[in-house]
Amino acid sequence: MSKPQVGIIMGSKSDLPVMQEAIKFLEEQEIPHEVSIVSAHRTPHRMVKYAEEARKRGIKVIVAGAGGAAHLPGMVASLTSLPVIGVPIKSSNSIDGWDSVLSILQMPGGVPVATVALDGAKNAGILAAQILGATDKVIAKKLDAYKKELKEKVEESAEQVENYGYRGNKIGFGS
Ligand code: RP5
Repeated sequence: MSKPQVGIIMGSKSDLPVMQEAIKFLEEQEIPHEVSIVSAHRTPHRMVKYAEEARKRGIKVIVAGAGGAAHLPGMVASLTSLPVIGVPIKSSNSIDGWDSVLSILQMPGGVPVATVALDGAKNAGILAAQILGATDKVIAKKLDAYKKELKEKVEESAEQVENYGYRGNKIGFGS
């Protein structure tokens, strides 16, 4: 794979099962990416180094996942002008997920973090690809194909439900 364009980081190895969805999407789309563990609270200096050096290494978007008092995405966003996508994670130290969501979502003016849904790492991967796709035609083409596939799956389901329903009755439009 060529030089990574997306940097995926998370506060702990325990976040990996959730963050795997972002990694998987980028792998499927053949978008070069790197993955690491960077903790805002346990390795603050590593976090500063990562955020400050990311652009120099060719990273164009950062996806950062964390749970509980989830300061990693916001702090990384405070240290770089690269776009940062935050993934709130319902971790073992999270009360109910809201702590992670609000820690990442409620950023002060001037320091945005594009926050996806709780455990929404797949959308973070897709959004990272879409940011790259704004200027990269090859990636844009792959994303168009992906979205077309989504549309076709819904149309297929609609057709099945309209024609057969779940009790075998015709229940759709015009029935
Ligand atoms: C956060 O604390 C991490 O991002 C993780 O979601 C959570 C729990 O970490 P571990 O105690 O499992 O390492 O900083």
